[in-house]
Amino acid sequence: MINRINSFGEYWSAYNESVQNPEQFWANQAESFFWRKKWDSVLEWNFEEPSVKWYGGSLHNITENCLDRHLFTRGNQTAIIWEPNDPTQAAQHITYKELHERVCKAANILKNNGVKKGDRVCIYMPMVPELAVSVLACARIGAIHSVVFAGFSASSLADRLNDAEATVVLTSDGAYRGNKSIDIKGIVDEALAKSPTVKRSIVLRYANTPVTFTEGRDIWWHEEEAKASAICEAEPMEAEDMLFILYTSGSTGKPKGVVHTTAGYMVYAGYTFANVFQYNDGDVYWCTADVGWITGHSYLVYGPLLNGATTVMFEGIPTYPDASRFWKVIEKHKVNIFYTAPTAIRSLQGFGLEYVEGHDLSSLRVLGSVGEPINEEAWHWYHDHIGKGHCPITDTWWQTETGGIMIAPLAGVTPTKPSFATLPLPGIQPVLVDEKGEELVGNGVEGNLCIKFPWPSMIRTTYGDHERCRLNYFSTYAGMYFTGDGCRRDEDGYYRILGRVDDVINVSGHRMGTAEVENAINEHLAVVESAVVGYPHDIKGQGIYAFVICDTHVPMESSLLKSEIIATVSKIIGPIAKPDKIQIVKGLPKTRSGKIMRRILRKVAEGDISNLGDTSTLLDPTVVEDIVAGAKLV
Ligand code: 6R9
Repeated sequence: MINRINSFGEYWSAYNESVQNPEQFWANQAESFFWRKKWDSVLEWNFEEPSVKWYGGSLHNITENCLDRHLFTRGNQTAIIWEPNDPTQAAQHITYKELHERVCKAANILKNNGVKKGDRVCIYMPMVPELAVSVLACARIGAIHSVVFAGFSASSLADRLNDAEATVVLTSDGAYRGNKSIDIKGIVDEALAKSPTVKRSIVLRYANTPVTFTEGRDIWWHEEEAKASAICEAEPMEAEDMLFILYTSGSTGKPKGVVHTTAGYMVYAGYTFANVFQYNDGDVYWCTADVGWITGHSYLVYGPLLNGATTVMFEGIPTYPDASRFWKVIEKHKVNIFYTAPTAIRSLQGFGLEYVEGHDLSSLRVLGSVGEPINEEAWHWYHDHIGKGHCPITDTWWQTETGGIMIAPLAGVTPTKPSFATLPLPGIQPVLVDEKGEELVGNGVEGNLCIKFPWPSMIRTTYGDHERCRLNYFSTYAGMYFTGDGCRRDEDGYYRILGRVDDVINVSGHRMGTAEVENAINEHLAVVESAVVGYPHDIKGQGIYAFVICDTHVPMESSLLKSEIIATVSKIIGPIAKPDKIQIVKGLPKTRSGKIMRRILRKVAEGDISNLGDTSTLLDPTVVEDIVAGAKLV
């Protein structure tokens, strides 16, 4: 059993110990996992290169911890409850024994197709059990998984395949989301035309939609499975072997492949799951995130399975067939712990209480929130109407790069305040710094959030480009990991995350680089230049506002142009990056050195034009007047 903190006093003693003697603390936590060989050293690190090594000299396999070790104690317990998109279709209950067998078979499918330890396998699949099975099958044989959210476009997928030099893709013949069916095999085919490293595409028959197969490359999962043995020895992994790559957006144009290594990630995902959610043996736990995001990796698949929990995997969306779906699923599967995103809460709140009423939510004990700051109104609605006033809310702040939850209340243990992620978890040493990198000591301060000491599941590198990792995260403030978030520490020492301070926007909990969206917009032939900023959006948290300069030689009606730009972005990145507002402008506010003054564009997008600040350094200040006048018409 993973160690669990049960009181606020215990939290403080664990926290103090973790700061005073981090190596001892993390060695103790690691003791509750199964190792083929224990570590020689707990931690070696420097943040200059950066180089971070946890549990050096040890051997283990994360799937033995997620699966094998539970076989004797809970082999017949449900590991995964799969709830399909279509509510009339039966849910699946997969026991630990069955999951073990399915993972071993899938691992053998990979092996039989030439996949070896260290190879990169891309998973582009709907939220079906085989997605979790695929992730674990890779881990079983030491292949590095790169899950790409199945809402990304063919060109986004191709970029990720090429960057990782993936040799195999796992996909399906189709997918459902609400009342839409998606031709994901078609998207994969389009991507593979541009991804020469991929030799095999293993296709799950699931939607039964007709697909075309490329001879010698595409094969059916079920045909391979029929040939695969159900026994697959787990590959002994060294602590710093890569477990997975997950692409995320930063302030530059190209998404980066965040690399997590296996031992530290395992210990941290398992430890934080048990503690943040105060998981009790037998609890049914539901995280609504897609496995294509880090939340799905750490707290739908790995964290719960490491703890022997029953984890719900939901294929659908919160509003299909109607806005009561979440509450119906909670009632149906008697969910005890529910983890979702503020954007979902706000959207469901908007449909009205009639969708909540009449559902038995009495099984709920703990509520969680992740992905973006939760505003007070949504917090209270969640607390009062879903938690009926008695379920603690754990507002969990963390990132793809951190691998696991960093700042969050331990549910029911840490006293909460709406909109505060509260206190750092044991082992996490946050600091707030000012612009110059000076640490802001004491309480009642606001600055940029950094972490000054390593934790086991932190990013190790960005795939194929270590210098990028150093520059992005470890060079802004010497000797510290910089998160990119602004943060306030109040008089009680509680942390409140204020949002990104870099050129990253957070749309419905999805990270998007403004440069990435601009690059996509610029692909449209009529576009000369563009600038993208975020603006407050009632449901999404932030919306995407694009200022676009068009070629006047292309005679096009502006509404047609706008819809074409939206279609271009959707094609290049995926529907999640579609601009909410597009303003066609004659010029952009640039300084004499050619830098776009985004501060001004942000103000315009927010509708706050009363105080645009100093515009005297602009090359052409009249540009701003045009933009302000045009904004009223958007
Ligand atoms: C886990 C995840 C990370 C960024 C992060 C921050 C924002 C996430 C938050 C939150 C306030 C929370 N964020 N959780 N902001 N309160 N509880 O979402 O990872 O997709 O990498 O996004 O999301 O801005 O820097 P990722």
